[in-house]
Amino acid sequence: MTIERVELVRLAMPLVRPFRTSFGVQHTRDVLLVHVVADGGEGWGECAAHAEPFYNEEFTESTALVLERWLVPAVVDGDVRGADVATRTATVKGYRAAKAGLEMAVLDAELRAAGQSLAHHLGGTRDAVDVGVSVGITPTVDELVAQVGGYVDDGYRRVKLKVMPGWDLEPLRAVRADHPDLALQVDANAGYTAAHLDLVASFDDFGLLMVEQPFAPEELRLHARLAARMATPICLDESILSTVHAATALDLGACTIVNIKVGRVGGVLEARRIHDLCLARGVPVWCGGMLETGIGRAANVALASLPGFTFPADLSASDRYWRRDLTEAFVLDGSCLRVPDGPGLGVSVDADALDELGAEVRAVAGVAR
Ligand code: OSB
Ligand code: MG
Repeated sequence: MTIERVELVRLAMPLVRPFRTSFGVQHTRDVLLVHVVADGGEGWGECAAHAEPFYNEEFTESTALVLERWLVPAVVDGDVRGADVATRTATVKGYRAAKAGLEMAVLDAELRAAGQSLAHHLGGTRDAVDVGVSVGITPTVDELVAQVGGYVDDGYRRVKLKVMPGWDLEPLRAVRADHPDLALQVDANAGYTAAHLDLVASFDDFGLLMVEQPFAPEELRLHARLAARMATPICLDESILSTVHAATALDLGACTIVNIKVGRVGGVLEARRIHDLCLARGVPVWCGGMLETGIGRAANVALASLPGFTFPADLSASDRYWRRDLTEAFVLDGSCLRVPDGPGLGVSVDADALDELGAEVRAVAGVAR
């Protein structure tokens, strides 16, 4: 494919409710999309970076800048396919959300032209994926219990609670009291330290599916110490940036479950390689989310249709995040989302929604500047 034009599209999307984690609160999602025009067709991608560098080092403005300065220029000459994006951009260190968004857009264009769905291209084996909901920290425990009840009524059968020091045992006790049999897990986004080992180990009392990323990303040995004394499985998110990170963490006993996120590992193709490694080692994986719009969600759902994704994904229906999504809405069917089967991402981007939300479009390649 020859890429004729690349645009970065940025917009602020209000969340239906604020999302608070151990690293901060978001009221609005600072969305960055990549739009490519290639061989007369088009493709869309979404960069999972957030407005602030609090989940990891990337933030929307740095992601956009790196795309414009280095990543887009690396893919606009000659013949390029989705599978070439990672190798062409390898000299840039990190910026995995930026690379993931660009690869997604090029793959979308390529697969739309070929009439093949992303799920099929990746080797997906399901036409619907089981999903859960990630519930942020609320001002009061009563509000949390009410939110969880609402999501369970909606049909979600797995709930993840965000926890942090000072917001753990009490909310867990309250939610467990209300839902003794609910599939429940927690995510600390690296909010605890070695001083909290006993506290985190006591989460065993709540019959959780897993504890996600209690400690800092580089604390693999500390995670291994925790894993050795807990019955509940440890899952890593922020620590796993690549296939090599996954293999190292598993070798060290730092986790027994891996959360795979497209934007954290540099794209759907690296995400598939992590899936393949884990499947070969008998390690269960599940697909994480980063509050994506329908564009990034479509890629995530396609990825989650691969056979090794055995725990419910952190991919909820559009209405859990947005009043109006940028694509046709993802809706809950029981506790599942349907995997798009149209060409490419299998969703269409709603130009009116982009307009209504005041999207800013910046052409970064294919224009005289
Ligand atoms: O750690 O999984 C996380 C959202 C933003 C950043 C990090 C995380 C999350 C979520 C929400 O938990 C998952 C989703 O519904 O998109
Ligand atoms: Mg997480």
